[in-house]
Amino acid sequence: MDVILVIGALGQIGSALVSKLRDYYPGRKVLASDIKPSSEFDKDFVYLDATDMVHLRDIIRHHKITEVYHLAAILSAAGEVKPLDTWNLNMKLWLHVLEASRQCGVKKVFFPSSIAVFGSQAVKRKTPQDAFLNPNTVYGMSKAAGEHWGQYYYDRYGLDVRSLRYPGVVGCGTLPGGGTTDYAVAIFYKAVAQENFVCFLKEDTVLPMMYIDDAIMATIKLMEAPKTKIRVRTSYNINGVSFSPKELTAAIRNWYPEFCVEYAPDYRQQIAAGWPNSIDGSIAQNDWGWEAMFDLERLTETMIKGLQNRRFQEKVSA
Ligand code: NAD
Ligand code: AKB
Repeated sequence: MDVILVIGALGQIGSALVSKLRDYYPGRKVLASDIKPSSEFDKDFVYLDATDMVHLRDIIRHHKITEVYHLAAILSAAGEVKPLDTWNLNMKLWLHVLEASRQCGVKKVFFPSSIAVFGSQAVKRKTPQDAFLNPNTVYGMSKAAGEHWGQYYYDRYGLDVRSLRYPGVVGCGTLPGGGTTDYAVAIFYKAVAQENFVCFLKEDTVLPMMYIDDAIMATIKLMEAPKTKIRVRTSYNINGVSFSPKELTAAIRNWYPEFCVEYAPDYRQQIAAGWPNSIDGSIAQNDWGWEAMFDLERLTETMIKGLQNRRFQEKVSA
């Protein structure tokens, strides 16, 4: 029976992934871990700072882990504030996960890469799988290098490393922490609270995005695919939906016609300006059947209803 370890399980993607994996595989143990204490998962949660290689290996051995999902990282915007720390941490965590997995005989490892691997030399529209990688952030550099380390461990040791280049992920569970695409989550909180929003990107900055349920399903589909179907061992492009702050605001105004957004671009605008507008996910589609389910309208409706419901529950229990 497979036993799954999720590292960085209390973050935006990790918390949704752990819940989905537990529903999806009711008979399997899904061990959540993080450096933060958990108020969310009361069972099958362990404290793990994955910079501690000895502890990481002990946990893998003790729980007989067969699959690792490694989600811990410093994201793009936070990473530019402390570039050297970001490089050191992101690389150290990933190399620990790869090496501990190899040493302990883990069967499969998941690495979350990002559209941040692309820079000025990639075609912006429908950026292809094999576009040139010249990332414009330390975060993107760590993801591009991380992809190649995954490929190396697969080629050299046969470790079954699989990876996706997530676009900006939008969901109403845990808040994102330190990304350039975070505005697309924060804007919904303000709209539902019927407050104005100040956006740190320019109104016409189109970025590739994805509703969190699509991101989680892509992860599970990739990890479930037969080994013979996985032809890309760096990281797969996956396409979701693309929009600008202005287009997202217009979609939200269908629900809150009075909603107002001011624009005050900061250093994150320059990061976003170097990223693709949209992604070509056709190789993932051909190899293991990738298909996104959420367009802008459905994403907007799901976010608004989710946050309205949460506010209602909070009022009832106050
Ligand atoms: P997040 O910042 O919300 O969560 C990261 C989690 O890792 C946090 O709970 C944090 O406490 C934990 N963590 C930090 N240092 C740790 C350590 N030393 N040991 C163990 N845990 C540690 O990130 P996220 O948005 O959930 O993203 C998950 C992964 O997906 C990241 O690698 C990120 O680069 C990638 N990704 C995310 C997005 C997105 O839009 N959210 C897009 C592309 C790629
Ligand atoms: C970020 O903005 O840093 C992330 C990402 C696209 O990798 N959301």
